[in-house]
Amino acid sequence: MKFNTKTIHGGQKHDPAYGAVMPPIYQTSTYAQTTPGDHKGYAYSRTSNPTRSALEHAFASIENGNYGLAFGSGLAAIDSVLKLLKSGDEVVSTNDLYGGTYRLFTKIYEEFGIKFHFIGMENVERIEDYINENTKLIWVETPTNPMMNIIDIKTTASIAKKHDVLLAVDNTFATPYLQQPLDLGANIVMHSATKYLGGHSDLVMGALIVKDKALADRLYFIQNASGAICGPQDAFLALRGIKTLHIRMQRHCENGKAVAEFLANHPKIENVYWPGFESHPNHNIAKSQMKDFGGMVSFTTKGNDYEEAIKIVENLKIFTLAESLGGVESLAGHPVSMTHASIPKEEREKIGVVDSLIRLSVGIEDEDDLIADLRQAIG
Ligand code: P1T
Repeated sequence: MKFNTKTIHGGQKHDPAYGAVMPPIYQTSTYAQTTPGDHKGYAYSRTSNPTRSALEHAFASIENGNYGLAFGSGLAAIDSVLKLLKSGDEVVSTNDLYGGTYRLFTKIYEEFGIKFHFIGMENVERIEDYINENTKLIWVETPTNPMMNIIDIKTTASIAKKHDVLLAVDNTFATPYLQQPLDLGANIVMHSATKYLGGHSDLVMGALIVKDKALADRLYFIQNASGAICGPQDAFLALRGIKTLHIRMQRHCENGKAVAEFLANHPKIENVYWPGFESHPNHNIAKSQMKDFGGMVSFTTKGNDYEEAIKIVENLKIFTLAESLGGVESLAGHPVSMTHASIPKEEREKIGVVDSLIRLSVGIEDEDDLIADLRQAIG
């Protein structure tokens, strides 16, 4: 099955009870047993639920994995990956990543004795300098949030394999429409399914997808033991969202390109971060590992003035000023005061998250309306 067909049919069966084409929302916590232990495959909904199972099969299918797990949020999914580790273990992570992921790593897991090395991975050879016998995990976001850096997944995977270290890729910004990290050698793919997979800004959810059975079993154990699941209503909504992932992504990419090019030609704009530009430092890697360049675009203004950036995001009328990304509607965010406020200023500025940085999640509205909105807001 090819990708577009998989988004609609991948891992799906018609419901056995009445042939419902969409899986019913099994809004139940528990399941009748005839004698202890004798049930129809479901005993308790923390452990498994048929609507969630249908979604987990879809996750596995679209990422070319064998096993999918659906969580109550993206961070709950990341938390379960970190629970594979123990005190004394080390992690090499991208230094540009979602602020909440950084907060989870540094404020919770560092306290438990796990050591993190946050490094720029534009040149992935650097990763080896930080690997020692305690290293257990390489954590990669690509494109990164919010600087749109691109990290070479295939080369990172070969480094991880050489040192017998797990490679996890946060594929939230790209989605499997654009890149499939498991096929490039990653061990774990993670999503904030809140974003493009759900696609309609109406749920909060996380996903993990793996190929290896032993790894899947351990992650299912952690998920069940910790209770980090999503409910059946959200599972249904995410399944519905995934069915249009390919056509939404196609439009996100078209509009993202138009917005990036408009900003790059605007006299008040200093830098535009979008991997589709030939001048992007890792454009060639983006071209080789992604099918297109996505709908996320970040930019700074000339003079890097905090107040001016705030004015721009306040002036927007079609773009909504809000946290999050990946929905059909365009959103704008100011990372320094919103999504990345939990990263210390010195750390933020080292990677380019400066006062005037604005991040756009370009939606699937008419391109002309989006550009007109940016034009009037920037002034
Ligand atoms: O919000 P949640 O579903 O828990 O997912 C966390 C997360 C993980 N990884 C990436 C790349 C993310 O962007 C996020 C969430 N990000 C936002 C809310 C944001 O506006 O960037």
